[in-house]
Amino acid sequence: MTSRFAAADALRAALLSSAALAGLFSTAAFAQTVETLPGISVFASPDDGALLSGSLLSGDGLGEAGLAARRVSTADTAALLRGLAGVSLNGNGGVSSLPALNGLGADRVNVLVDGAPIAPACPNQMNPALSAISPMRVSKVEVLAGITPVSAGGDSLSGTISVESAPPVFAAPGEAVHTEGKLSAFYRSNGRSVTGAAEASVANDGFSLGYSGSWSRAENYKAGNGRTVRSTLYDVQDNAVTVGARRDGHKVTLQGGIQTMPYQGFPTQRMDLTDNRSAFLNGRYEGIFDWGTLDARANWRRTRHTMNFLEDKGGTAGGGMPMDTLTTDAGYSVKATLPLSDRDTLRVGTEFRHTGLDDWWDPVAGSMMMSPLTYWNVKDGTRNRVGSFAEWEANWSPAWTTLLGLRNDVVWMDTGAVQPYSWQNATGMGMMAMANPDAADARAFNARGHARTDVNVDVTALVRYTPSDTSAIEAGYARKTRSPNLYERYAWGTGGMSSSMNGWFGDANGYVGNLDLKPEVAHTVSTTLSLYDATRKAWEVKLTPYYTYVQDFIDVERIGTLGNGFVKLRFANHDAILVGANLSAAARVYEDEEIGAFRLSGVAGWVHGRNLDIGDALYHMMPLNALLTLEHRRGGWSSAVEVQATARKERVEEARNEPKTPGYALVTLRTGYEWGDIRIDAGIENLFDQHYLQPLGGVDYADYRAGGSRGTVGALPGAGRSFIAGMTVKF
Ligand SMILES: [Cu+2]
Repeated sequence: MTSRFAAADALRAALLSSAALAGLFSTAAFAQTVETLPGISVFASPDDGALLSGSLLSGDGLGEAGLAARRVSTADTAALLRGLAGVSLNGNGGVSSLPALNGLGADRVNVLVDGAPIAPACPNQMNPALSAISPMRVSKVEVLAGITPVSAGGDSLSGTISVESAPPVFAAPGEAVHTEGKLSAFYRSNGRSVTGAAEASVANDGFSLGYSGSWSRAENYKAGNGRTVRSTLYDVQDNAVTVGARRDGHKVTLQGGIQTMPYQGFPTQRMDLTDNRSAFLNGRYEGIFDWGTLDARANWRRTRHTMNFLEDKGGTAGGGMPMDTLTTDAGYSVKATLPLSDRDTLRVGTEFRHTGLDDWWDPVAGSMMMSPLTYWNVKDGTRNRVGSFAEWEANWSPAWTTLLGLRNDVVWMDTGAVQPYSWQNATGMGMMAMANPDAADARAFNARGHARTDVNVDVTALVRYTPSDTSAIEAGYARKTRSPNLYERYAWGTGGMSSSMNGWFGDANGYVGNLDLKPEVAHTVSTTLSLYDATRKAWEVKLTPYYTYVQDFIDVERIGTLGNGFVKLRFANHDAILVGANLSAAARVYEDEEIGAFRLSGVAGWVHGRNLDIGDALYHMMPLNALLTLEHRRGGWSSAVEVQATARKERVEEARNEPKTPGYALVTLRTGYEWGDIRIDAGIENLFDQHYLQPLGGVDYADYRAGGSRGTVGALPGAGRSFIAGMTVKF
């Protein structure tokens, strides 16, 4: 690990590391950190000259250097992506943020963890894909927003986020047995958050065995005004074992792990996570043949999820409201890369994805509303998908490259008959009787057929022109399609309580599914202009404007109110547009042997979304925002000052009563020193203890409830000042 910093070209290493930190030149940083079989990874190094998906000009990502500095500040894997071009984070629990790309988040992003999607096993998406891997196990992050190659995946609208755990370590030539290990401990003062982690590997040149484990917990954090923000605590433990074998250009990796999450508070949700256990098995084969390369993966995961109320929401006195979910994900993907000629490369692949979902709410003894039966929100739900693609890349000349891809995904879903807490049309007796719309809803739902099949077609066409050694331009069109998830189609209860248990939008509104939903289809045109100096070391500017028209965008329609500003919504198809731009820039501002190198970098994003049928704004559109970083690096010592500025959020979706939020600016300081086998980090986040409201944070439901559920709910405050310290020792 340390050799990276002791490399002969120390300057280059320093620049690459700091660039990864700023999220620039990121694909180049991968070349250093990721073990790649040539052309085999979807996200291979751009240095081989091929226009692979990872080398898209609009792409962004993080290698080991960037990750090392970020892991200390968060236990939320999605938060590692903060500051990458096109990324915004929709607030959720402390380790379960939902990333969005170019304004479209949650299921609309194809999130792959070690090549596999992970379906959320919860009607509130408390356990999204990135929460299934701890930041300590992530060794590479790649973000492709907007125009993405069909080989990167389907069943999504806005792009792909791919995180990979560390590949197995093997002994170097001449080394009989290789052993290595790492211990880390991090502390963040706000919320007294701690992370402890351990890694160990033993290997020869053909076999490898590795273990990685971590544990993170936090109490509720405090906002800048000193108030404790309720339901922001969490506890998560993550363990994985990796076995690798390789011989003569063939490599097999097997990985298995168990994650337990005893609790995680959700400030914006009516419920909290009170237990979440998942177990997974992944297998991967990578091979080099005369005809090309093959990458095959298989995955299996089972997640058992339980919700109820933590102390902040009143605890489980009287039984609370138990809710349970059991999900199984299983699938495989096979990808082949065939270099047909010096000019042409063909990539073909196929994948199968299965999700099985049960979502039930046990009766609560003595409760009028929640007894005597088990409420089945989704029973025997299944969602299957077969995807296949062909992608042709042609390097016509050193200046011109084209990429053309066609993809088909067939999605078929079904679910069984459901059951309300009670089949009576009213619960209770006499004066206490309350209407129970769920009984009629369940009868109506069960009377209809639930099987749905969607045949989806995706297309990507991209051209890159590199007129000189100081500029490149990429332009393209993508048609991308996403089928509804199981809840969007099958959540059926229109009752106040039943509907308000569904929804992953952080607004505490009630959501009802729609059996008649069609898949949403996004047509995106985008271009990326990149300018840089001839050495690609002194400066770079990159601008990516985009325009997306979404046919049958899955938005909502109001079907009632829940009182105090909360509303009942049904998923509905509408047409929508999104317009936006991502800008990133970096420059070396000063450098000498004595003082080291100073580098200034910035990332800015803007997006505007509109429902064309209603004229309303789209939900969770991040206002204009920018991150400016001044970094200093000298040998193994690196430090940074960051300013994160966000404009006022004025345009909000009326249908959901989305809150407006004022603008704010946050300053972060951090420094890290790496010498030999030891790395030490320290920092201060939100230096001036600024009080601010998160534009995409959702509503502060936990505080509203604690205050007696009176008045209207406000936006969720962000975290106040936090002192950060971390230490990592390698051996
Ligand atoms: Cu949940």
